[in-house]
Amino acid sequence: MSHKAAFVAIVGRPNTGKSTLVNALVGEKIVITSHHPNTTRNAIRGIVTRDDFQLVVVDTPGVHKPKTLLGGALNSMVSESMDSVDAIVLCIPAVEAIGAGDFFIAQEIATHKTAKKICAITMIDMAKKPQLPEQLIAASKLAEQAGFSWDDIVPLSAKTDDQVQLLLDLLAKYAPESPAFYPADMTSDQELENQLADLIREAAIADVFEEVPHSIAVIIDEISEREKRTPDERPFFDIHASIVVERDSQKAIIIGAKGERLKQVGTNARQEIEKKLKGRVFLGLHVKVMPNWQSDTKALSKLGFNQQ
Ligand SMILES: Nc1nc2c(ncn2[C@@H]2O[C@H](COP(=O)(O)OP(=O)(O)OP(=O)(O)O)[C@@H](O)[C@H]2O)c(=O)[nH]1
Ligand SMILES: [Mg+2]
Repeated sequence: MSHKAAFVAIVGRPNTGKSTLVNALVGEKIVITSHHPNTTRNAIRGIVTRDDFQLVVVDTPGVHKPKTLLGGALNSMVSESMDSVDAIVLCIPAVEAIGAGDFFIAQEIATHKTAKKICAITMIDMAKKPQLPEQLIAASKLAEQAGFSWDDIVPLSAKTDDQVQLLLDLLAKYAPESPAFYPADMTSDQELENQLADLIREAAIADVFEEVPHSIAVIIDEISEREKRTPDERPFFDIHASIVVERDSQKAIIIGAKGERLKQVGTNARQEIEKKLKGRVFLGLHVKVMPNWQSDTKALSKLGFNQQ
């Protein structure tokens, strides 16, 4: 039987449902999502394996006008992710007008001549009746203005799992003959430590506002597993992590009155980490200030961001 495999970049403006779509395609939560723009800060590969094909779907940061060094590095990451992929999926929400940000990305997509180009109209569960046909027309026009035409336009909802399978089928159809790139049981290329750091960040940004979510980064300081008292005892992990912010005022917000907020963040993150590690977890969180880390070359390297 012939086997196919492809690399697919999932791109779009911030908050357009890219990471939610990647999780839906993979069939499990491998990347974090939130209602804040610029949640994703790394190009993370999700892996979908079936008997006859494998798709490596690359979740990317939302493309935006950069205001910090980090912002510029995130945009470069997206450009790099589009290099030499077999297909590019541009996510555009059904419920938002197509604008200059989408055109900027479409122009870059146009330069990738050999890649299949698919427009995913996301969040159709939120769309009112006339919105969808209007958005389909607007998406066609967007490509036309950027000098190409879509191979497909797929309206979908990653939240209600509507038409996600259709997108998967199309991507598999477009995939070239190739052996698999990753082992069949692997669903993400992100190192465990980074996955755990992101789960803590997801909990920490959930209910903060304005610039605070952008100012939050997480470093895992230590992970260790306790020795089992009996061979069939569930594993127990001790994890210590730092939540990094840019200012003292933000540190106070994260900690909250009498430490209540930090405690809640710890509980929420621990529950997600326990699911991921399939064991019990002690999570110790510390809050640290790194002034203006988003624009500080040294701090960015320390936090693991490559800057060109
Ligand atoms: N109703 C609905 N909400 C969705 C859907 N897909 C995503 N969302 C929500 O939209 C918000 C943004 O989703 P993300 O998947 O984090 O968006 P993103 O494009 O990865 O965002 P960045 O990483 O910041 O660029 C979250 O609150 C999601 O729950 C959908 O199909 N329907
Ligand atoms: Mg994302």
